[in-house]
Amino acid sequence: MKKIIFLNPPLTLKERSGNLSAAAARAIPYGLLSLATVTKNAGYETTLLDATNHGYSCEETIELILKANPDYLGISTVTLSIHTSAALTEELKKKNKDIKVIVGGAHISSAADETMKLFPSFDVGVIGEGEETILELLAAFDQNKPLSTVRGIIYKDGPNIVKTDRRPFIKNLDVLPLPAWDLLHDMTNFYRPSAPSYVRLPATTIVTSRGCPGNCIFCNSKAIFGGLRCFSADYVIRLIQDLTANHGIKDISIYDDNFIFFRERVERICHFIIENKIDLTWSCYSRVDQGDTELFKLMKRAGCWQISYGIESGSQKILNLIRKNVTLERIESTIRATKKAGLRTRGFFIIGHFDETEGTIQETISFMKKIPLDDFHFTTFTPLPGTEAYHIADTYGTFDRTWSKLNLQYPAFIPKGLTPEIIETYSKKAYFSFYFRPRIIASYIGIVFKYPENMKRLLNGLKALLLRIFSQ
Ligand code: B12
Repeated sequence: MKKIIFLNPPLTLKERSGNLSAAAARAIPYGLLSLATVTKNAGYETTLLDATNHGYSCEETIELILKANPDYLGISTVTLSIHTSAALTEELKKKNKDIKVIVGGAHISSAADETMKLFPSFDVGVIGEGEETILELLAAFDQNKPLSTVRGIIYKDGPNIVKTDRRPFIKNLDVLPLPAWDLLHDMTNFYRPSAPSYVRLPATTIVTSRGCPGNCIFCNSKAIFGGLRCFSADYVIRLIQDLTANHGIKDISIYDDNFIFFRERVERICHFIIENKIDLTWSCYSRVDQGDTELFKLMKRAGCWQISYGIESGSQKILNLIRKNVTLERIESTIRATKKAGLRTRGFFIIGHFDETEGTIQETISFMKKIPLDDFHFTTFTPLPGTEAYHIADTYGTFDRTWSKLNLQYPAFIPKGLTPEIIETYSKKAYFSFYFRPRIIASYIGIVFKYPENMKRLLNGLKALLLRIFSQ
């Protein structure tokens, strides 16, 4: 039986989350798990090696791979981890040149040609959704068929780099099996979402839709998954039943970019949870122009406790420039409706946009304090490969394109007229002035009273916050 290892590559907490490490997730590598489930079902001896979350170094990871001696190594990488993945496979190939290295994920899907040219140790790159492609690719290798017959890949053919036709997206996602959780080391107790994303343990993360209807200039979700598609309500219900009944999960963080877009689906899932009295708390992410109080109240009855929204900026001028396609009025009414239903609200903001000024940053800070948010998260504007922003960044400021620095915390892009120091000063000011308000402190105390086991995670959150505000 042929052997494949799927690798979540080494990446330290510091590289990934900077000063917010204490609050970072040990999130399930959901994409890799989906792929590993498919190859396992197809009869390959399949292992999932999660070096990111186990904190393995490159040397330890190489050793583990050599010991298992697989035929194939499948790595999932984002832009931040592509250099480490290349260095690791280069070393690996010095010791065993027969292992075929297959790379997939957000980065290669967005910058396929450049990546394959730069890194000789990658044999094949898989572009976009991987479940169908990996099976065809492995079959082609096993049967010595030309790789040109496999859609959705990029590979080396002598000195040339060849890209095959793009594979159409899977129309009916329900054809995919439920994740084989046993491929993970102790999914119930080892993994958990980031500190602000769960209220009870054991907690886990799932993704129930793919793609996005939006056209924001800074996001490359479309490059991987195209337009928005979802698993059916029935599939999600089976997933929830499996997690709660067979794995003891009590809290689920639904990491979809836009969970509530398909309203009827959400309603069916909620009714199922309510009618079957499933002991579950859950939270989700959404675009900020979706939903209303009626839907939020139903979600609350079904155990939802928080919705996280991508708000990005408190300046209408900036929202228009980044093509967020939403007004400040709509953002405010969605947040108020969510709050009215008794749910916690969390806003994701970006600082250092194209055309950002001290004035627009101040507008953002005022706006985030004016609307009834309970929690917020700041990232620095980072033009990622595959996005429109990546191509036009130089027009708006200076951009350090070093891939291994693009962790959304490091100020890789500095808009004209601002400096990294100004951005950092305002970020710290935003964190301080947002959290150290009586309403926010009281809301956290409320969580501890309702779910006393939260003390530890909230202390971790507080530690991350203090480090973020007071470190140099
Ligand atoms: C959940 C999530 C997280 C979680 C868990 C990450 C994980 N390892 O799964 C946490 C919070 C930890 C996280 C952290 C980060 N994330 Co994140 N995250 C996501 C999110 C919202 C969903 C990922 C997911 O599970 N999707 C569903 C699965 C099924 O899709 P998938 O993982 O892409 O896998 C499919 C294909 O890509 C492909 N594939 C993937 N890997 C491989 C490997 C092989 C061998 C093959 C054949 C195919 C293949 O096949 C899979 C199945 O179809 C995405 C946005 C999105 N909607 O996808 C961002 C996203 C992946 N994250 C992103 C970023 C930038 C980060 C961070 C750098 C940010 C940060 N500092 O926190 C870190 C990096 C950490 C890391 N090691 O990945 C970017 C990556 C963009 C880029 N070019 O780099 C994305 C695309 C968001 C965005 N739009 O900008 N993230």
